[in-house]
Amino acid sequence: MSDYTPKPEHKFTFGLWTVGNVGRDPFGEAVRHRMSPVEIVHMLAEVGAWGVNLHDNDLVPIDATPAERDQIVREFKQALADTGIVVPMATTNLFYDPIFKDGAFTSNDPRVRAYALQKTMRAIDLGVELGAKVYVFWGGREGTETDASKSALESGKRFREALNFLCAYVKDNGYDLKFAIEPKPNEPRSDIYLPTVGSALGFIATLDHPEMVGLNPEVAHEHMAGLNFLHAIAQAWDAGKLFHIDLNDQLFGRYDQDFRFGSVMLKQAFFLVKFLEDMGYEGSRHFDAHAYRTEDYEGVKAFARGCMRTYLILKEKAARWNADPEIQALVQQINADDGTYSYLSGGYSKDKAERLKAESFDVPALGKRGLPYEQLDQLTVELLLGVR
Ligand code: GCO
Ligand code: MN
Ligand code: MN
Repeated sequence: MSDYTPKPEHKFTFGLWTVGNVGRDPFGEAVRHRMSPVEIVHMLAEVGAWGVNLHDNDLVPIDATPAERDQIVREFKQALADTGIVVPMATTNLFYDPIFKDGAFTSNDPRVRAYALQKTMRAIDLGVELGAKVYVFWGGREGTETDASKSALESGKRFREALNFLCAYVKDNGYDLKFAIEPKPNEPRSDIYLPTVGSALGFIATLDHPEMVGLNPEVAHEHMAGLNFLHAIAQAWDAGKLFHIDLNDQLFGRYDQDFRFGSVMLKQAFFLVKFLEDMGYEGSRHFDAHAYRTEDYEGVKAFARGCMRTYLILKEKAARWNADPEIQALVQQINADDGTYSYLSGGYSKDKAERLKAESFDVPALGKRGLPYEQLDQLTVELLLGVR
């Protein structure tokens, strides 16, 4: 039995807004008292997290004076120094205040767009001051209820212009900071622009500084769209764009659940952890989730510990899967290659094309071949269920 104690090298992080979630929902008031950022940092240290992430207004109220801001930041830095907790990622709250009711960078109102840029530059300064290396853009209000209200084409251009401006701001200031776009299909808007990992990848390629911008994909967001998160992650990884990740859990076809990592779709969580570990992903493992509304703060700690513990258990299961002789024999059988067609790799040539055109294939035999995926999947399930 392994030790599932979280350690700094696991890079487990939580947002101030995640363990600090007070349990308010559209049908009911807060069920937990509001903890201060300093208290949250101490709680994260107690449960064994490595880092804390934040929106500007999780720490500094939107109406704070410059003097109040400095005092709050000073106290927060002291809590970080006292606990050893770091701030790897920061972001802007561009969704809570009524000014953002119709979006921030994509608002039809140029004053709102300008304010959103100003707020983001200030929040970038704050994030950099706290040591953040990744800056997330979640466009929660960047969308519509009715397409009569905004031009989808114009909104894309406005979003691009904002990101280009902010990339240049980061470069101009010599900040060591990368941007990560976090796609989501809906909630709080009926439809949010850049709804999926794939759409964000396409958008990044159109920016002035695509090398500075990657992704912060979230399990729940792709699941809300009924998509396979692992496939999205693999595509982001292949593009060199997996800058950050939001781990949580979510059933398809439900409201935005933000459940404890691995709590409902365990097999998906397993293949996700296996991918991240097999690839050597080095970014934060950020849990963007919150405890059930039924919990008090002991329950919140159980929730946070559970996210990290499940990740580590799945990491161990992934190593076991990679070392399991029966599983690996099937993997080898599935991927068998006697080298006959290795001449096709490495790109096109006229000779290769001629040679391939002249080949003959036993199509019925290839079509009849059974693939042992039932066996392989059952072995995977048994491994996850703890009987191998
Ligand atoms: C959500 C999002 C947010 C963002 C956060 C950081 O569904 O509400 O996941 O939690 O991740 O704003 O950008
Ligand atoms: Mn989310
Ligand atoms: Mn998120």
